Amino acid sequence: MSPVFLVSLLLLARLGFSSWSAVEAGASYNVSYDHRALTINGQHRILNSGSIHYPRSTPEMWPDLISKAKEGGLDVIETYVFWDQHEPAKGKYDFHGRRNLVQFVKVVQKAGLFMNLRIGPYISAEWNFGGLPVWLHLEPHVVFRTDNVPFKAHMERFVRKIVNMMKEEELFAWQGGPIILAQIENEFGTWPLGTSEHAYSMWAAKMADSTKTGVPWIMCLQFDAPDPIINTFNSYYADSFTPNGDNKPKMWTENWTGWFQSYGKPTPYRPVEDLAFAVLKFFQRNGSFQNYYMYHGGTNFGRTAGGPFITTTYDYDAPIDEYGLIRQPKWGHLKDMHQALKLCEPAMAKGDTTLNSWLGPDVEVYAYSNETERCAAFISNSNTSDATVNFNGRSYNLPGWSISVLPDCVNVAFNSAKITAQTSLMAMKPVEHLDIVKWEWYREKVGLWSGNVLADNRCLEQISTAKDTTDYLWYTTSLQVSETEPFLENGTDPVLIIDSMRDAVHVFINDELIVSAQGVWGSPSVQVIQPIKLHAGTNKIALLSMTVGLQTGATGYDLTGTGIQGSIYVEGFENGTLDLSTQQWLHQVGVKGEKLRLYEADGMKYVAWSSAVAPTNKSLTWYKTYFDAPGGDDPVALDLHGMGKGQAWINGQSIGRFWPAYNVSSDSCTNGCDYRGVFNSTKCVSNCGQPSQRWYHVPRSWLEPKDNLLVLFEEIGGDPSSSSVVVRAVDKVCGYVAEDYPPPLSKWSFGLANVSFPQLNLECGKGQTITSIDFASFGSPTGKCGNFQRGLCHSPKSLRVLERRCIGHTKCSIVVSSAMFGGDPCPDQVKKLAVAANCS
Ligand SMILES: *[C@@H]1O[C@H](CO)[C@@H](O)[C@H](O)[C@H]1NC(C)=O
Ligand SMILES: *[C@@H]1O[C@H](CO)[C@@H](O)[C@H](O)[C@H]1NC(C)=O
Ligand SMILES: *[C@@H]1O[C@H](CO)[C@@H](O)[C@H](O)[C@H]1NC(C)=O
Ligand SMILES: *[C@@H]1O[C@H](CO)[C@@H](O)[C@H](O)[C@H]1NC(C)=O
Ligand SMILES: *[C@@H]1O[C@H](CO)[C@@H](O)[C@H](O)[C@H]1NC(C)=O
Ligand SMILES: *[C@@H]1O[C@H](CO)[C@@H](O)[C@H](O)[C@H]1NC(C)=O
Ligand SMILES: *[C@@H]1O[C@H](CO)[C@@H](O)[C@H](O)[C@H]1NC(C)=O
Ligand SMILES: *[C@@H]1O[C@H](CO)[C@@H](O)[C@H](O)[C@H]1NC(C)=O
Ligand SMILES: *[C@@H]1O[C@H](CO)[C@@H](O)[C@H](O)[C@H]1NC(C)=O
Ligand SMILES: *[C@@H]1O[C@H](CO)[C@@H](O)[C@H](O)[C@H]1NC(C)=O
Ligand SMILES: CC(=O)N[C@H]1CO[C@H](CO)[C@@H](O)[C@@H]1O
Repeated sequence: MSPVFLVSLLLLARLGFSSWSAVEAGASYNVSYDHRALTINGQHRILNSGSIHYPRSTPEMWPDLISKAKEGGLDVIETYVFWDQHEPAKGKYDFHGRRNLVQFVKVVQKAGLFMNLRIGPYISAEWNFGGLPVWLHLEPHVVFRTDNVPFKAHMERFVRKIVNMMKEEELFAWQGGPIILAQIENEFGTWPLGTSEHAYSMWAAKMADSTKTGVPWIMCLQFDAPDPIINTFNSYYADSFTPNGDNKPKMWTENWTGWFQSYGKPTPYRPVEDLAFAVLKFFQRNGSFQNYYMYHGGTNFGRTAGGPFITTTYDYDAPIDEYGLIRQPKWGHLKDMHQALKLCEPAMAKGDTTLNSWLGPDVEVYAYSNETERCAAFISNSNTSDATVNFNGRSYNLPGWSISVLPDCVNVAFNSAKITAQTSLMAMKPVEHLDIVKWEWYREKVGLWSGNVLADNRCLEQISTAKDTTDYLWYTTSLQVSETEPFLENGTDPVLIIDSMRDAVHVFINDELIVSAQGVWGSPSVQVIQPIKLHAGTNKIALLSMTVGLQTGATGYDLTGTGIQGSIYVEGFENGTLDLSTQQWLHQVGVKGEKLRLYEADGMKYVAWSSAVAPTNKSLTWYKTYFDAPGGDDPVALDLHGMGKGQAWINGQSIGRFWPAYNVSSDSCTNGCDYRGVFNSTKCVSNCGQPSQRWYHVPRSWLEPKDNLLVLFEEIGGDPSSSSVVVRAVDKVCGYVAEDYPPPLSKWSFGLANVSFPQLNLECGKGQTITSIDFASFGSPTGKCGNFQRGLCHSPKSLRVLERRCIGHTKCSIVVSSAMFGGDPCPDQVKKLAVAANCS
């Protein structure tokens, strides 16, 4: 960069954030692309996008989620289209409620954001069967995602239906709508494709292009996507990705903000310092579009979770939490970064980045310049140790594993590891304990419950038998034991062996639950080896087999099947091993209470519920009670920590599967997690030794003010009286800001070397105020929110300043400088301000 250029920078005026915001509502506009970026009306755009899946929240939540995404600095909302939800039975469509795709797109449009519509229709997404309808699998000769005539015909019909629906509603960009991109297929290039799969993917690209959406199509992780389809990347980092053509921009469609949770595994989280580092590294190296997967994860209501073994919560450690509340500091830190990137957009939009200086393997400076007036630089330190970097005659300090953003090539507007956004600690506050006396109950019969049974001399495959209308399939048979069997006398119980089944099974012998067994995500197969007590005469064997969400992907996943798969035999008879596999089995689909819809006001009447004190630790038990909606508008959840495994309904709506009995092993958690260094899904995890999922989101809009019907179906045994209704709210807010952090972006100015101080901002939740200050120290405090400690340097006025400015207010803001604290407590050090405050 020339000195002349620097001088011209100094003359620049400040740029408002709004001047690069989305196109005027209702006006039609063109979307295209070239090597550098997507172009909107001919202008290159640098875009930040976030995934929000409409069926994972309620229509009542959508406007608030989208507005929080906009306030967080996103330009684009991404969603998949969920085929199984829209066509639950062949030719029968559903676009109502949580499935109202058009309404969702219009909420995005109303907010003035763009939309990336990932039609798929194969979507993976930790969703049941990867989003493809189960009826399609049951159609004759259908094989998913191959060069298969009936599969392609159904897929094309659905894709055209969605495209036409968007056209009719005028939702594409050229019609004045928000949709600027569409996606066909999904992550198909992650394993080597066979000839048939490859032919199919090329057909899919061509078919998509022929629908004439008027906006670019993308394929993610499809490295050979043919023109004009753009191939995009998904991962934790994408800086080293290159698209497959010089005419295509570098786009990142899934940047994992965290990771999904599965039963039995700890809860993954991703530090925002690392997430911001990954985003900036991507933009530093010619990136032009990136999407957070997820920005709001939400909830897998009903039986929509796939996997198998994905939990009902799909929180994902996303910037907006499962309940729709902002997650701090993640949301706020990314917001600050988006604002800094907006300042860089004029320079970045012009052309490719150039390596300005290379100061060893770990420190790089890249600058974008639009040749006349704008220059933006990204200084990266990929070493885990801090670094001091000289650039254009100035010196910059960078923490390890961080990137600084200089929208004018002079001043730092943002550093990925210096978080000025507050941390919020959330609480699940009990509102109503669901006392034992309030529950009524009804016990299911073990095994067959109606005459509608299927007999066969083998165990039938579960998906083709139950057609995914329910999680459950009973396999029953009987076993004769002669009075002369030695084991009846000699004390050695015979052993039941189920070679292989999936995903989980409850074994009942003579109506008693003997054992439950289940797989885990990634390894769904189960083997059972269990001693059983048998008596002389006829013994009943009843296996309740269940799916825990159908598999979401992998080659041939549609043909894998579930239920009992291997042989079943009993060892320990006088005459050796008894093979049960080939004897007669009676199958019954589902459980009775589900068939009768006991969870609805109408269906409930079909059985006699007992109001005697509810039994605990009893398998196959239905429980019901009523509760009033908590006051206020904090999000609501059920605490089901005492329950085993089953499903829950509120006023007839399924809030999903629960399984608190599936504890996370206690040894897999790391104590804390260093954001520095390459991240992966097992690096930072929590919740060890605890139930996989304790709290279950109950959308406010499903509640009446009084007498809400709660029904639980417990499969293995639990204690409903330990359940309660809770609300989620901010409990404590903290800040930790050093003097040398960047100033607020509102105070930042182009090229002026304007000395402005950073600020520490605190804000409680809606309707709350700051009630007390637990900790305040301006000096050299250390620690984290919840356990800050004073250092040797401490300004005695710290607490008084904070109390005066904050108590009684919803939010407060403190300039981090000695002047604010009446003098410098230690002149030769960089001071930090740490504060912890209570909200209520
Ligand atoms: C979109 O592009 C077409 C063809 O390049 C052009 O005729 C039209 O005016 C453009 N529309 C807008 C709104 O820029
Ligand atoms: C950015 O693009 C330019 C032009 O294609 C190329 O020379 C440069 O190496 C790229 N930079 C990075 C970091 O990929
Ligand atoms: C450079 O950016 C400035 C500010 O947005 C703009 O006014 C100018 O036209 C741009 N120059 C070029 C050559 O794009
Ligand atoms: C980081 O820097 C140190 C000191 O310069 C060096 O020894 C080390 O190899 C660098 N790399 C990494 C990955 O930490
Ligand atoms: C074992 O097999 C023999 C020969 O078939 C038969 O006589 C005997 O009754 C069997 N024993 C039992 C306990 O069924
Ligand atoms: C009891 O009888 C069974 C069947 O004959 C045999 O397998 C087992 O070893 C016997 N156990 C003892 C302790 O003798
Ligand atoms: C629940 O009942 C089973 C037997 O049905 C028993 O093995 C188990 O210990 C009981 N658990 C509790 C917590 O009472
Ligand atoms: C994930 O990261 C952790 C911590 O850095 C490391 O120990 C582990 O080997 C990594 N796992 C994989 C699959 O790379
Ligand atoms: C699961 O963990 C909780 C909390 O540590 C504990 O109370 C409970 O007994 C555990 N449950 C099982 C089935 O191990
Ligand atoms: C810093 O910026 C503010 C406005 O943003 C301006 O009023 C002030 O004069 C500037 N200070 C310096 C030293 O340039
Ligand atoms: C290749 C890969 O691991 N893809 C995963 C990316 O993340 C999404 C959402 O978590 C998964 O659905 C993909 O399987």
